[in-house]
Amino acid sequence: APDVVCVGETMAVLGPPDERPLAEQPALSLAVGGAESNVACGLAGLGHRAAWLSRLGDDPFAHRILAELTARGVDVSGVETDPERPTGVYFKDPAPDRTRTHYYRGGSAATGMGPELADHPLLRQARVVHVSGITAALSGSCAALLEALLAGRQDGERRQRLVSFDVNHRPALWRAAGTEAAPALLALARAADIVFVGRDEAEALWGPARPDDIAELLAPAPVVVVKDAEHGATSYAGGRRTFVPSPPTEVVEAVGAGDAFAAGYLAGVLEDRDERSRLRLGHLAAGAALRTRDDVPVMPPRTETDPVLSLDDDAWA
Ligand code: KDG
Repeated sequence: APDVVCVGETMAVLGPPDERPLAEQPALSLAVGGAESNVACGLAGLGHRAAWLSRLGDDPFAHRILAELTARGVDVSGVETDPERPTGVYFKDPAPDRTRTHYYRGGSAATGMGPELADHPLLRQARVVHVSGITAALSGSCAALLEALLAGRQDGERRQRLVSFDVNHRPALWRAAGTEAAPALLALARAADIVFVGRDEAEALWGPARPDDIAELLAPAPVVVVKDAEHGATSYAGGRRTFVPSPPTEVVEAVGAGDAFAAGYLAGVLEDRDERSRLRLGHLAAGAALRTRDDVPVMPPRTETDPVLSLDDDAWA
């Protein structure tokens, strides 16, 4: 049985091979991307048993997604097919500051996910369930699924398995859904056991700019991880604050870096490592994503990551 189950939509990605704008590109390449399945791939790449639970259409994109995730070592046995609706697609448009995404996912198969998925047998034995705020903006039934996974838990379930939540605010989706992101994402984050949020993202959503204030706002969640791009990441857990600076790295494209960070951190949780090692694993995994154009990086081998975890702070970065 998988230790981690990631639930959310995955799409076919059409992306240019270089940094020229989409409108000028002669050809695009086909790849696979979805915040939650990216996390599942990262965990599998780091040696953990990870599953991805979702819905796909009955089309070539779905076949590609299943083949790619299977090749990455992710358990896709729980994925459902909806022959009536298509698999979502998104396009990448490189821009000097950051890559923009253009979604074609309204009415996709994944939008049909609903709260009944919270009773899926795969989830029963999982130690961690990982979800993100993207799902809240996909459809009413998807929002109800997140509610069921996060807020609707009894105390016993809360102890048994952790729910990890990446805020992943995607303004374009919320505009399309016509609902307000800030209160919805705040309530979901507060109901989680582990929250990942970008410092900029939290500031744009809720106002506070300092990691300490962001952690206080999300405080009902026992673990809050605030990521601040090239500066570093801070975790707040058990009344303690741990900051680990980001190691310097070349950046080819940032899409997928947050997911890789979550995968690294969660690997540290599954391995019962201390906060400093969890954050270091997060940074090492994120670095791999920053150095590739793919949403899903190949993880560094454990023979490379593990020795770094015990380095002194001044040898780290
Ligand atoms: O975090 C990367 C994801 O954003 C990308 O893979 C696509 O899931 C995606 C989304 O909804 O933006």
